[in-house]
Amino acid sequence: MISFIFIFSILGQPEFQSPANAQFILSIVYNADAGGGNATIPLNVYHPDEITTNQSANIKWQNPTLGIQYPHTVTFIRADNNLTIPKISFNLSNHSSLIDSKFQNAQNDKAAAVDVNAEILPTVISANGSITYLDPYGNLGGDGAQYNFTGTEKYVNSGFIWPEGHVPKGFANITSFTVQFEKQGVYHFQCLIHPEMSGNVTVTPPNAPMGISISDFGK
Ligand SMILES: [Cu+2]
Repeated sequence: MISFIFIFSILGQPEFQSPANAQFILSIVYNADAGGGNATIPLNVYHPDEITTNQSANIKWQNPTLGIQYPHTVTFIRADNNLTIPKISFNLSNHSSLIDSKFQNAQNDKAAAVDVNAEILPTVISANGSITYLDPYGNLGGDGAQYNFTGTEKYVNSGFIWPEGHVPKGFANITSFTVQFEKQGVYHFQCLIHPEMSGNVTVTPPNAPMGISISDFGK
């Protein structure tokens, strides 16, 4: 049986990768950035911040900030969530203060429904409030979590996404986050560390990119 993985980047050229397993897989991955810049001027932006995708594609965020331990999250919080989400601060010059403040916040905010671990690690809170911690290395590249939205989730979080090679001691080696969507709609996302960072994923019906019907191959 022929087997391949097709990876298409909206920011660069399409590239082919050889799959490790023998199963027939057709997976399209759109690459996006959470953050950017460098040690002098880190950028608190998503690029792109408005993403249109379809139900068969994956979106993979990475953190391209150069040369420093500077995290972002990609966090989907439903508007009617009834969750209290503790604020996280990040001190670029003193990483220990990040670790201290995250636990302080948790202790100070007794009403917090969202544990700080659910901010730092890949986490899903379902419609009924149950919390699931995702495998931090569960995506195709093994460098971040993979999550397939059902569309009813209250909270879906990447955990802290670090620039490759710049993960501080004591944190999971997470440098990406990959999601896929079952239901059409608009999904708002934001960064838990930088409130000025936000964006939307608009999920459209399945189509036939490159003239190939994904659903035909999936059966
Ligand atoms: Cu951020």
